[in-house]
Amino acid sequence: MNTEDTICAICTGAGGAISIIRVAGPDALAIGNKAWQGQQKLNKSNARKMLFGKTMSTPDTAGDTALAVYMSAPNSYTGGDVVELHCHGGALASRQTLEAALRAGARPAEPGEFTFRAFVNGKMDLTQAEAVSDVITAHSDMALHLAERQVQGSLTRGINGLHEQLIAILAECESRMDFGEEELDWTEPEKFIADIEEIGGNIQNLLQTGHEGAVLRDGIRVVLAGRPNAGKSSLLNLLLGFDRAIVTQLPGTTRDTLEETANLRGIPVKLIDTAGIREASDIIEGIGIDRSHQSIEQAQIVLWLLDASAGSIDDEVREMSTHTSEKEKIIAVWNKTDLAEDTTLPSFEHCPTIEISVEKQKNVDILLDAFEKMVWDYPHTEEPEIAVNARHMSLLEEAVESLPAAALNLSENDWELAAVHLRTAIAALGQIIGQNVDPDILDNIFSKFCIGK
Ligand SMILES: Nc1nc2c(ncn2[C@@H]2O[C@H](COP(=O)(O)OP(=O)(O)OP(=O)(O)O)[C@@H](O)[C@H]2O)c(=O)[nH]1
Ligand SMILES: [Mg+2]
Repeated sequence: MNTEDTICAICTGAGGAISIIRVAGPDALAIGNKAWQGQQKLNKSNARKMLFGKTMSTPDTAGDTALAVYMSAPNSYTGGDVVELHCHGGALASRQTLEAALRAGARPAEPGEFTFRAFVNGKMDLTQAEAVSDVITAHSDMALHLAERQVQGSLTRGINGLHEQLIAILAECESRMDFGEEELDWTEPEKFIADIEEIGGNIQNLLQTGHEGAVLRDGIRVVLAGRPNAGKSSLLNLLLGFDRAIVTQLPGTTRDTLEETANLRGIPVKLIDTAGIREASDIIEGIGIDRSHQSIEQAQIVLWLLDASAGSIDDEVREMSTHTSEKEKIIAVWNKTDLAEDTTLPSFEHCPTIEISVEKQKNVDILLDAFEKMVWDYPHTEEPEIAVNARHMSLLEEAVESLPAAALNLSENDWELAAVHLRTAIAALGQIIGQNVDPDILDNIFSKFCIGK
Protein backbone atom coordinates (compact mmCIF):
# COMPACT_ATOMS: atom_id res chain seq x y z
CA MET A 1 0.00 0.00 0.00
CA ASN A 2 1.23 3.48 -0.90
CA THR A 3 1.68 5.55 2.26
CA GLU A 4 2.71 8.80 0.58
CA ASP A 5 -0.64 10.01 -0.76
CA THR A 6 -3.76 11.29 0.99
CA ILE A 7 -6.65 8.91 1.63
CA CYS A 8 -10.21 9.34 2.86
CA ALA A 9 -13.11 7.19 4.02
CA ILE A 10 -16.35 7.26 5.95
CA CYS A 11 -15.25 5.85 9.32
CA THR A 12 -18.63 5.42 11.01
CA GLY A 13 -21.24 2.73 10.44
CA ALA A 14 -24.41 3.29 8.46
CA GLY A 15 -27.49 4.51 10.29
CA GLY A 16 -25.88 6.65 13.01
CA ALA A 17 -26.80 10.25 13.79
CA ILE A 18 -23.30 11.51 12.95
CA SER A 19 -20.81 10.40 10.30
CA ILE A 20 -17.08 10.93 10.54
CA ILE A 21 -15.09 11.24 7.32
CA ARG A 22 -11.39 10.90 7.90
CA VAL A 23 -8.76 12.37 5.58
CA ALA A 24 -5.16 11.28 6.22
CA GLY A 25 -1.88 12.03 4.50
CA PRO A 26 0.43 14.88 3.54
CA ASP A 27 -2.33 16.93 1.85
CA ALA A 28 -4.96 16.32 4.55
CA LEU A 29 -4.99 19.95 5.66
CA ALA A 30 -5.33 21.43 2.15
CA ILE A 31 -7.97 18.86 1.20
CA GLY A 32 -9.83 19.40 4.47
CA ASN A 33 -9.97 23.15 3.81
CA LYS A 34 -11.38 22.55 0.32
CA ALA A 35 -13.95 19.98 1.41
CA TRP A 36 -15.09 22.03 4.43
CA GLN A 37 -15.27 25.76 5.16
CA GLY A 38 -15.84 27.62 8.40
CA GLN A 39 -15.15 31.11 9.74
CA GLN A 40 -11.55 30.06 10.34
CA LYS A 41 -9.52 27.79 8.11
CA LEU A 42 -8.11 24.65 9.68
CA ASN A 43 -4.44 25.32 10.48
CA LYS A 44 -1.61 24.48 12.87
CA SER A 45 -2.69 27.05 15.46
CA ASN A 46 -6.20 25.62 15.82
CA ALA A 47 -5.10 21.97 15.59
CA ARG A 48 -7.12 19.59 17.82
CA LYS A 49 -9.97 22.14 18.11
CA MET A 50 -13.40 21.35 16.73
CA LEU A 51 -14.48 24.10 14.33
CA PHE A 52 -17.99 24.75 13.12
CA GLY A 53 -18.64 25.16 9.39
CA LYS A 54 -20.13 23.50 6.33
CA THR A 55 -19.11 20.80 3.91
CA MET A 56 -18.80 21.95 0.31
CA SER A 57 -21.43 20.29 -1.85
CA THR A 58 -19.68 21.70 -4.95
CA PRO A 59 -16.29 23.47 -5.04
CA ASP A 60 -18.13 26.81 -4.61
CA THR A 61 -21.32 25.93 -2.75
CA ALA A 62 -21.53 25.25 0.96
CA GLY A 63 -23.77 22.32 1.84
CA ASP A 64 -24.75 20.84 5.18
CA THR A 65 -23.33 21.97 8.53
CA ALA A 66 -20.37 19.99 9.83
CA LEU A 67 -17.61 20.11 12.42
CA ALA A 68 -13.97 19.76 11.45
CA VAL A 69 -10.81 19.01 13.40
CA TYR A 70 -7.18 18.91 12.30
CA MET A 71 -4.65 16.65 14.01
CA SER A 72 -1.13 17.42 12.90
CA ALA A 73 1.63 14.83 12.50
CA PRO A 74 2.81 13.01 14.52
CA ASN A 75 -0.01 13.50 17.04
CA SER A 76 -2.74 11.63 15.21
CA TYR A 77 -4.01 8.07 14.86
CA THR A 78 -1.95 7.44 11.73
CA GLY A 79 1.04 9.44 12.85
CA GLY A 80 0.65 11.68 9.76
CA ASP A 81 -1.59 14.71 9.17
CA VAL A 82 -5.29 13.91 9.68
CA VAL A 83 -8.48 15.93 9.25
CA GLU A 84 -11.82 14.61 10.46
CA LEU A 85 -15.11 16.00 9.21
CA HIS A 86 -18.12 15.27 11.42
CA CYS A 87 -21.30 15.67 9.39
CA HIS A 88 -24.89 14.53 9.76
CA GLY A 89 -25.36 10.77 9.59
CA GLY A 90 -27.27 9.10 6.84
CA ALA A 91 -26.02 7.73 3.59
CA LEU A 92 -26.48 10.91 1.51
CA ALA A 93 -25.00 13.46 3.92
CA SER A 94 -21.90 11.34 4.55
CA ARG A 95 -21.56 10.54 0.85
CA GLN A 96 -21.67 14.27 0.03
CA THR A 97 -18.85 14.97 2.51
CA LEU A 98 -16.79 12.04 1.26
CA GLU A 99 -17.24 13.23 -2.33
CA ALA A 100 -16.07 16.71 -1.33
CA ALA A 101 -12.85 15.17 0.02
CA LEU A 102 -12.41 13.02 -3.10
CA ARG A 103 -13.00 16.04 -5.34
CA ALA A 104 -10.38 17.96 -3.37
CA GLY A 105 -7.77 15.33 -4.22
CA ALA A 106 -7.94 12.45 -1.70
CA ARG A 107 -8.28 8.88 -2.87
CA PRO A 108 -10.59 6.27 -1.28
CA ALA A 109 -8.84 4.36 1.51
CA GLU A 110 -8.41 0.59 1.35
CA PRO A 111 -9.63 -1.55 4.28
CA GLY A 112 -7.39 -1.01 7.31
CA GLU A 113 -5.29 1.60 5.54
CA PHE A 114 -5.38 4.18 8.37
CA THR A 115 -4.17 1.57 10.84
CA PHE A 116 -1.57 0.35 8.33
CA ARG A 117 -0.16 3.87 8.25
CA ALA A 118 -0.14 3.97 12.05
CA PHE A 119 1.90 0.74 11.95
CA VAL A 120 4.29 2.04 9.26
CA ASN A 121 4.73 5.33 11.14
CA GLY A 122 5.64 3.46 14.34
CA LYS A 123 2.52 4.49 16.29
CA MET A 124 1.89 0.83 17.05
CA ASP A 125 3.45 -2.52 16.33
CA LEU A 126 1.78 -5.32 14.40
CA THR A 127 0.24 -7.04 17.44
CA GLN A 128 -1.34 -3.74 18.47
CA ALA A 129 -2.63 -3.12 14.94
CA GLU A 130 -4.15 -6.62 14.88
CA ALA A 131 -5.79 -5.91 18.21
CA VAL A 132 -7.47 -2.76 16.84
CA SER A 133 -9.39 -5.08 14.53
CA ASP A 134 -10.08 -7.41 17.48
CA VAL A 135 -11.59 -4.49 19.43
CA ILE A 136 -14.00 -3.78 16.58
CA THR A 137 -15.04 -7.40 16.13
CA ALA A 138 -15.14 -8.35 19.84
CA HIS A 139 -18.38 -10.14 20.72
CA SER A 140 -18.00 -10.39 24.48
CA ASP A 141 -16.64 -8.29 27.34
CA MET A 142 -13.85 -10.80 27.84
CA ALA A 143 -12.88 -10.62 24.14
CA LEU A 144 -12.97 -6.81 24.31
CA HIS A 145 -10.86 -6.72 27.46
CA LEU A 146 -8.27 -8.98 25.81
CA ALA A 147 -8.18 -6.85 22.65
CA GLU A 148 -7.83 -3.62 24.66
CA ARG A 149 -4.91 -5.06 26.61
CA GLN A 150 -3.22 -6.03 23.38
CA VAL A 151 -3.77 -2.55 21.89
CA GLN A 152 -2.07 -1.21 25.02
CA GLY A 153 0.93 -3.43 24.30
CA SER A 154 0.51 -6.46 26.57
CA LEU A 155 1.76 -8.86 23.92
CA THR A 156 4.30 -6.38 22.55
CA ARG A 157 5.97 -6.20 25.95
CA GLY A 158 6.03 -9.99 26.31
CA ILE A 159 7.54 -10.56 22.88
CA ASN A 160 9.98 -7.63 23.13
CA GLY A 161 11.41 -9.03 26.36
CA LEU A 162 12.11 -12.45 24.82
CA HIS A 163 13.40 -10.90 21.61
CA GLU A 164 15.88 -8.69 23.47
CA GLN A 165 17.14 -11.57 25.61
CA LEU A 166 17.87 -13.63 22.50
CA ILE A 167 19.56 -10.69 20.77
CA ALA A 168 21.89 -10.31 23.78
CA ILE A 169 22.88 -13.99 23.53
CA LEU A 170 23.37 -13.68 19.76
CA ALA A 171 25.55 -10.58 20.25
CA GLU A 172 27.89 -12.54 22.49
CA CYS A 173 28.04 -15.48 20.04
CA GLU A 174 29.01 -13.03 17.31
CA SER A 175 31.73 -11.45 19.50
CA ARG A 176 33.03 -14.91 20.32
CA MET A 177 33.22 -15.62 16.58
CA ASP A 178 35.21 -12.40 16.04
CA PHE A 179 37.37 -12.30 19.16
CA GLY A 180 37.25 -15.92 20.39
CA GLU A 181 41.00 -16.11 20.79
CA GLU A 182 41.14 -13.17 23.16
CA GLU A 183 40.71 -13.40 26.91
CA LEU A 184 37.61 -11.23 27.29
CA ASP A 185 35.04 -11.31 30.03
CA TRP A 186 32.79 -13.91 28.37
CA THR A 187 29.53 -15.13 29.88
CA GLU A 188 29.57 -18.85 30.68
CA PRO A 189 27.61 -20.85 28.07
CA GLU A 190 25.70 -22.52 30.95
CA LYS A 191 24.17 -19.19 31.86
CA PHE A 192 22.94 -18.71 28.29
CA ILE A 193 21.65 -22.28 28.12
CA ALA A 194 19.61 -21.64 31.27
CA ASP A 195 18.34 -18.37 29.76
CA ILE A 196 17.31 -20.18 26.58
CA GLU A 197 15.43 -22.78 28.58
CA GLU A 198 13.58 -20.05 30.40
CA ILE A 199 12.77 -18.27 27.14
CA GLY A 200 11.51 -21.59 25.71
CA GLY A 201 9.26 -22.01 28.77
CA ASN A 202 7.88 -18.50 28.34
CA ILE A 203 7.17 -19.14 24.67
CA GLN A 204 5.36 -22.37 25.60
CA ASN A 205 3.25 -20.39 28.08
CA LEU A 206 2.31 -17.97 25.32
CA LEU A 207 1.48 -20.87 22.99
CA GLN A 208 -0.91 -22.23 25.59
CA THR A 209 -2.96 -19.05 25.39
CA GLY A 210 -3.75 -19.83 21.74
CA HIS A 211 -6.91 -21.76 22.59
CA GLU A 212 -8.26 -18.85 24.64
CA GLY A 213 -7.38 -16.52 21.79
CA ALA A 214 -9.25 -18.63 19.24
CA VAL A 215 -12.32 -18.96 21.49
CA LEU A 216 -12.50 -15.25 22.26
CA ARG A 217 -11.72 -14.02 18.74
CA ASP A 218 -13.65 -16.53 16.65
CA GLY A 219 -16.32 -17.62 19.14
CA ILE A 220 -17.76 -21.11 19.49
CA ARG A 221 -20.39 -22.79 17.31
CA VAL A 222 -22.93 -24.31 19.67
CA VAL A 223 -25.63 -26.49 18.12
CA LEU A 224 -28.92 -27.39 19.79
CA ALA A 225 -29.84 -30.85 18.52
CA GLY A 226 -32.15 -33.71 19.38
CA ARG A 227 -35.49 -35.26 18.51
CA PRO A 228 -38.50 -33.08 17.63
CA ASN A 229 -40.23 -31.48 20.59
CA ALA A 230 -37.32 -31.95 23.01
CA GLY A 231 -37.26 -28.21 23.68
CA LYS A 232 -34.35 -27.05 21.49
CA SER A 233 -36.01 -23.85 20.35
CA SER A 234 -37.27 -23.16 23.89
CA LEU A 235 -33.70 -23.44 25.18
CA LEU A 236 -32.42 -21.22 22.35
CA ASN A 237 -34.91 -18.52 23.33
CA LEU A 238 -34.02 -18.85 27.00
CA LEU A 239 -30.27 -18.56 26.34
CA LEU A 240 -30.79 -15.56 24.04
CA GLY A 241 -33.16 -13.85 26.45
CA PHE A 242 -35.75 -13.18 23.75
CA ASP A 243 -38.17 -15.18 21.59
CA ARG A 244 -36.20 -15.78 18.43
CA ALA A 245 -37.52 -19.20 17.39
CA ILE A 246 -41.11 -20.39 17.08
CA VAL A 247 -42.04 -22.82 19.85
CA THR A 248 -45.13 -25.02 19.68
CA GLN A 249 -46.20 -28.33 21.09
CA LEU A 250 -46.18 -29.81 17.57
CA PRO A 251 -43.15 -31.99 16.81
CA GLY A 252 -41.39 -30.68 13.70
CA THR A 253 -41.93 -26.97 14.39
CA THR A 254 -38.41 -25.93 13.43
CA ARG A 255 -37.77 -26.88 9.82
CA ASP A 256 -34.57 -25.03 8.97
CA THR A 257 -31.43 -24.20 10.94
CA LEU A 258 -31.48 -20.83 12.65
CA GLU A 259 -28.38 -18.96 13.83
CA GLU A 260 -28.04 -16.21 16.38
CA THR A 261 -25.03 -14.76 18.18
CA ALA A 262 -24.98 -14.67 21.95
CA ASN A 263 -22.61 -14.38 24.85
CA LEU A 264 -22.58 -17.22 27.37
CA ARG A 265 -20.35 -16.77 30.41
CA GLY A 266 -18.27 -14.18 28.54
CA ILE A 267 -17.75 -16.56 25.63
CA PRO A 268 -18.94 -15.32 22.24
CA VAL A 269 -21.09 -18.05 20.70
CA LYS A 270 -23.06 -18.68 17.58
CA LEU A 271 -26.13 -20.58 18.75
CA ILE A 272 -27.68 -22.79 16.09
CA ASP A 273 -31.17 -24.21 16.50
CA THR A 274 -31.90 -27.20 14.28
CA ALA A 275 -34.82 -29.22 12.96
CA GLY A 276 -35.57 -32.19 15.22
CA ILE A 277 -34.05 -35.45 14.01
CA ARG A 278 -36.54 -38.21 13.05
CA GLU A 279 -37.83 -39.98 9.91
CA ALA A 280 -38.82 -37.04 7.72
CA SER A 281 -42.49 -36.76 6.88
CA ASP A 282 -41.95 -34.69 3.72
CA ILE A 283 -39.22 -33.40 1.44
CA ILE A 284 -38.87 -30.04 3.21
CA GLU A 285 -38.42 -31.65 6.61
CA GLY A 286 -35.90 -34.06 5.03
CA ILE A 287 -33.75 -31.18 3.81
CA GLY A 288 -34.00 -29.54 7.24
CA ILE A 289 -32.87 -32.74 8.96
CA ASP A 290 -29.91 -33.05 6.54
CA ARG A 291 -28.95 -29.54 7.61
CA SER A 292 -29.23 -30.57 11.27
CA HIS A 293 -26.71 -33.36 10.63
CA GLN A 294 -24.34 -30.96 8.86
CA SER A 295 -24.61 -28.48 11.73
CA ILE A 296 -23.83 -31.20 14.27
CA GLU A 297 -20.70 -32.12 12.32
CA GLN A 298 -19.53 -28.50 12.12
CA ALA A 299 -20.33 -27.73 15.76
CA GLN A 300 -17.68 -27.23 18.39
CA ILE A 301 -20.19 -28.07 21.11
CA VAL A 302 -23.55 -29.85 20.78
CA LEU A 303 -26.23 -29.45 23.41
CA TRP A 304 -28.16 -32.66 22.76
CA LEU A 305 -31.66 -32.22 24.09
CA LEU A 306 -33.51 -35.27 25.37
CA ASP A 307 -37.16 -35.18 26.36
CA ALA A 308 -37.49 -36.52 29.90
CA SER A 309 -41.28 -36.62 29.51
CA ALA A 310 -41.20 -38.61 26.26
CA GLY A 311 -43.14 -41.87 26.22
CA SER A 312 -40.04 -43.86 25.43
CA ILE A 313 -36.81 -42.64 26.97
CA ASP A 314 -35.03 -45.41 25.07
CA ASP A 315 -35.82 -43.70 21.75
CA GLU A 316 -34.17 -40.51 22.99
CA VAL A 317 -31.10 -42.39 24.18
CA ARG A 318 -30.84 -44.41 20.96
CA GLU A 319 -30.97 -41.30 18.79
CA MET A 320 -28.16 -39.65 20.70
CA SER A 321 -26.08 -42.81 20.75
CA THR A 322 -26.05 -42.89 16.94
CA HIS A 323 -23.89 -39.78 17.15
CA THR A 324 -21.14 -41.47 19.11
CA SER A 325 -18.43 -40.06 16.83
CA GLU A 326 -19.35 -36.59 18.10
CA LYS A 327 -19.41 -37.63 21.74
CA GLU A 328 -16.39 -35.61 22.88
CA LYS A 329 -18.26 -32.43 22.05
CA ILE A 330 -21.74 -33.41 23.24
CA ILE A 331 -23.43 -32.30 26.45
CA ALA A 332 -26.50 -34.48 27.01
CA VAL A 333 -29.36 -32.33 28.32
CA TRP A 334 -32.45 -33.99 29.76
CA ASN A 335 -35.14 -31.34 29.42
CA LYS A 336 -38.71 -31.15 30.78
CA THR A 337 -37.67 -32.65 34.11
CA ASP A 338 -40.66 -30.77 35.59
CA LEU A 339 -42.85 -33.36 33.84
CA ALA A 340 -40.74 -36.34 34.92
CA GLU A 341 -40.02 -35.88 38.59
CA ASP A 342 -40.32 -39.59 39.38
CA THR A 343 -38.33 -40.83 36.40
CA THR A 344 -34.73 -41.95 36.78
CA LEU A 345 -32.90 -40.52 33.80
CA PRO A 346 -29.84 -42.35 32.49
CA SER A 347 -26.43 -40.63 32.35
CA PHE A 348 -23.96 -41.10 29.54
CA GLU A 349 -20.51 -42.48 30.00
CA HIS A 350 -18.67 -40.28 27.53
CA CYS A 351 -20.35 -36.95 27.93
CA PRO A 352 -21.61 -34.77 30.75
CA THR A 353 -25.32 -35.28 31.42
CA ILE A 354 -27.36 -32.41 32.82
CA GLU A 355 -31.02 -32.37 33.88
CA ILE A 356 -32.89 -29.13 33.27
CA SER A 357 -36.32 -27.66 32.82
CA VAL A 358 -36.51 -24.79 30.37
CA GLU A 359 -40.12 -24.21 31.39
CA LYS A 360 -39.20 -23.77 35.08
CA GLN A 361 -35.76 -22.32 34.25
CA LYS A 362 -34.25 -24.99 36.49
CA ASN A 363 -30.54 -25.95 36.41
CA VAL A 364 -29.70 -23.68 33.50
CA ASP A 365 -26.69 -22.47 35.51
CA ILE A 366 -25.47 -26.05 35.86
CA LEU A 367 -25.77 -26.45 32.10
CA LEU A 368 -23.73 -23.27 31.59
CA ASP A 369 -21.11 -24.56 34.07
CA ALA A 370 -20.75 -27.73 31.97
CA PHE A 371 -20.58 -25.65 28.79
CA GLU A 372 -17.88 -23.40 30.23
CA LYS A 373 -15.87 -26.38 31.45
CA MET A 374 -16.05 -27.96 28.00
CA VAL A 375 -14.85 -24.75 26.34
CA TRP A 376 -11.89 -24.03 28.59
CA ASP A 377 -11.21 -27.53 29.80
CA TYR A 378 -10.37 -26.11 33.22
CA PRO A 379 -11.96 -23.68 35.67
CA HIS A 380 -11.71 -20.26 34.09
CA THR A 381 -12.41 -17.33 36.32
CA GLU A 382 -9.92 -14.68 35.32
CA GLU A 383 -10.01 -12.57 32.21
CA PRO A 384 -6.92 -13.33 30.13
CA GLU A 385 -4.36 -10.55 29.77
CA ILE A 386 -2.72 -12.10 26.73
CA ALA A 387 -3.99 -14.65 24.22
CA VAL A 388 -2.15 -15.17 20.98
CA ASN A 389 -3.74 -15.62 17.54
CA ALA A 390 -3.01 -18.22 14.84
CA ARG A 391 -0.34 -16.07 13.16
CA HIS A 392 1.48 -15.53 16.46
CA MET A 393 1.26 -19.24 17.23
CA SER A 394 2.97 -20.40 14.07
CA LEU A 395 5.80 -17.90 14.60
CA LEU A 396 6.15 -18.82 18.29
CA GLU A 397 6.39 -22.48 17.25
CA GLU A 398 9.08 -21.61 14.73
CA ALA A 399 10.99 -19.73 17.42
CA VAL A 400 10.71 -22.40 20.10
CA GLU A 401 11.72 -25.19 17.72
CA SER A 402 15.11 -23.62 17.03
CA LEU A 403 16.00 -23.12 20.70
CA PRO A 404 17.10 -26.66 21.69
CA ALA A 405 19.59 -26.71 18.80
CA ALA A 406 20.93 -23.29 19.84
CA ALA A 407 21.39 -24.55 23.42
CA LEU A 408 23.20 -27.67 22.19
CA ASN A 409 25.52 -25.61 19.98
CA LEU A 410 26.33 -23.34 22.92
CA SER A 411 27.18 -26.34 25.11
CA GLU A 412 29.63 -27.41 22.37
CA ASN A 413 31.09 -23.89 22.08
CA ASP A 414 29.93 -23.84 18.46
CA TRP A 415 29.15 -20.11 18.34
CA GLU A 416 28.61 -20.01 14.62
CA LEU A 417 25.86 -22.65 14.53
CA ALA A 418 24.32 -21.32 17.73
CA ALA A 419 24.08 -17.93 16.03
CA VAL A 420 22.25 -19.47 13.06
CA HIS A 421 19.58 -21.01 15.29
CA LEU A 422 19.29 -17.92 17.45
CA ARG A 423 18.76 -15.76 14.36
CA THR A 424 15.88 -18.02 13.28
CA ALA A 425 14.18 -17.58 16.65
CA ILE A 426 14.87 -13.83 16.69
CA ALA A 427 13.45 -13.40 13.18
CA ALA A 428 10.29 -15.33 14.07
CA LEU A 429 9.68 -13.27 17.22
CA GLY A 430 10.45 -10.10 15.27
CA GLN A 431 7.78 -10.94 12.72
CA ILE A 432 5.18 -11.20 15.47
CA ILE A 433 5.72 -7.55 16.33
CA GLY A 434 6.00 -6.62 12.65
CA GLN A 435 9.72 -6.65 11.82
CA ASN A 436 10.59 -7.76 8.26
CA VAL A 437 7.13 -9.12 7.58
CA ASP A 438 6.40 -10.18 4.02
CA PRO A 439 4.23 -7.49 2.32
CA ASP A 440 1.72 -10.16 1.27
CA ILE A 441 1.23 -11.13 4.90
CA LEU A 442 0.73 -7.48 5.86
CA ASP A 443 -1.81 -7.08 3.02
CA ASN A 444 -3.61 -10.14 4.28
CA ILE A 445 -3.77 -8.82 7.87
CA PHE A 446 -4.99 -5.34 6.98
CA SER A 447 -7.40 -6.43 4.24
CA LYS A 448 -9.51 -8.05 6.98
CA PHE A 449 -10.09 -4.68 8.61
CA CYS A 450 -13.11 -2.59 7.71
CA ILE A 451 -12.82 0.46 5.45
CA GLY A 452 -12.24 3.57 7.54
CA LYS A 453 -10.18 1.83 10.27
N1 LIG B 1 -43.20 -28.80 30.62
C1 LIG B 1 -42.21 -28.40 29.84
N2 LIG B 1 -42.44 -28.10 28.55
C2 LIG B 1 -41.41 -27.68 27.81
C3 LIG B 1 -40.12 -27.53 28.33
N3 LIG B 1 -39.30 -27.09 27.33
C4 LIG B 1 -40.07 -26.98 26.24
N4 LIG B 1 -41.35 -27.34 26.51
C5 LIG B 1 -42.47 -27.38 25.58
O1 LIG B 1 -42.23 -28.40 24.62
C6 LIG B 1 -42.80 -28.05 23.36
C7 LIG B 1 -41.75 -28.16 22.27
O2 LIG B 1 -40.77 -27.16 22.48
P1 LIG B 1 -39.83 -26.65 21.32
O3 LIG B 1 -38.86 -25.72 21.94
O4 LIG B 1 -40.62 -26.14 20.17
O5 LIG B 1 -39.13 -28.01 20.90
P2 LIG B 1 -38.11 -28.27 19.70
O6 LIG B 1 -37.10 -29.23 20.20
O7 LIG B 1 -37.61 -26.98 19.19
O8 LIG B 1 -39.04 -28.97 18.65
P3 LIG B 1 -38.90 -29.04 17.05
O9 LIG B 1 -38.69 -27.65 16.56
O10 LIG B 1 -40.20 -29.59 16.66
O11 LIG B 1 -37.79 -29.96 16.73
C8 LIG B 1 -43.37 -26.65 23.54
O12 LIG B 1 -44.75 -26.75 23.79
C9 LIG B 1 -42.65 -26.12 24.76
O13 LIG B 1 -43.39 -25.15 25.48
C10 LIG B 1 -39.90 -27.84 29.72
O14 LIG B 1 -38.82 -27.73 30.29
N5 LIG B 1 -40.99 -28.28 30.41
MG1 LIG C 1 -37.70 -26.12 17.37
